[in-house]
Amino acid sequence: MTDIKRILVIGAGGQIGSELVVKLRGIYGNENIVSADLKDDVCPVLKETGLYEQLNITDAQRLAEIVKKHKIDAIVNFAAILSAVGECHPMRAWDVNINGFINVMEVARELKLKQVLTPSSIAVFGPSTPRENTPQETILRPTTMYGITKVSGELLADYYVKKYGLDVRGLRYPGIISHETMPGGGTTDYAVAIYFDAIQKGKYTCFVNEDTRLPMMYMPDCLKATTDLMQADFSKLKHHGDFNVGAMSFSVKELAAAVQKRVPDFEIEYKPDYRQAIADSWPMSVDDSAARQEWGWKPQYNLDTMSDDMISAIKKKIENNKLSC
Ligand code: NAD
Ligand code: AKB
Repeated sequence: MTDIKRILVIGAGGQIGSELVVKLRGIYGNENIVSADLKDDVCPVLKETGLYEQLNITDAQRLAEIVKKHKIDAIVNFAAILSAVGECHPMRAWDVNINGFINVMEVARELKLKQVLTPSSIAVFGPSTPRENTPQETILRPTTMYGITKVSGELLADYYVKKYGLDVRGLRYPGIISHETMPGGGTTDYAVAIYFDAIQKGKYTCFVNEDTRLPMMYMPDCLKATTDLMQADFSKLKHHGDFNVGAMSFSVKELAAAVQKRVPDFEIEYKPDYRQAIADSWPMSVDDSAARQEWGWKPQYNLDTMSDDMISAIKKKIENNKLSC
């Protein structure tokens, strides 16, 4: 385990960041995890259990000030514009995902931080990539601005490792499914919305067709993958910013059947939009043997165990009148 003491999580108000902050506070101590995001109306837990700073990641000076002020020695960079929003605002996606990211790398280099973790995505792949069991090393020609920024991020991560000896790590997350904080504008968001709409409205209109099959992962596995990679022995890693990580893979038809099994009156209709083409350009499943070999990655949840958990968690939230952030 690395001897990291104080971590800055940027983009902490998002779907993954809001839950990762809580997990990291459990591991490193509440006072040692500083959360930051562009928006101020984040999940209350971020401010209730530790420090919070408002930060635009494209502001390099303020980023450096926060790192110095809190004696930060590692950064988790979750600030991003995801695929669907990125296609509506490509320049914003470039600015946050590339200019913001390079600010993180430069502050880490200049202030000699011990680690940067920055996620990549299955969006690095494109229509010319093999779609089944997509290899770790393969064609990276994405057709979305989001994917282009993620490929660039992976290359930059490797560059900083080789040129400066900076400890940079990253995973190619699949679609992440969770119930605490709603997803922030990705193509895989349907796999979260279907559960909420099934329970609250009894029906869901899906923006991709029923045969769309993508790799997905439940949040507890996502958090475990992230902290396991953060704590892995850097000297044993052959890859750095680009680990494929798989967990499950299902079509929307199979997902809808899993929901129907638990919410019998559930109905689904399909109205594919521009996100269909994005989904069709991504893998259906990934080969994550490098992650398994280099840092022991192993997922726990499948479609059935995740669906049981999602549905009971959302029902509990509704009973307690406490819906997601
Ligand atoms: P999200 O959209 O839910 O959260 C991103 C956060 O970044 C938001 O809270 C947003 O306010 C913040 N942000 C945006 N612009 C900012 C700026 N200029 N300065 C500071 N903060 C800013 O995203 P997420 O799903 O939590 O994703 C986290 C990371 O994981 C991203 O790098 C994303 O590409 C990657 N990822 C996510 C998924 C997924 O399914 N959730 C899959 C693959 C990769
Ligand atoms: C998105 O759909 O944009 C994200 C991702 C897979 O990167 N969930």
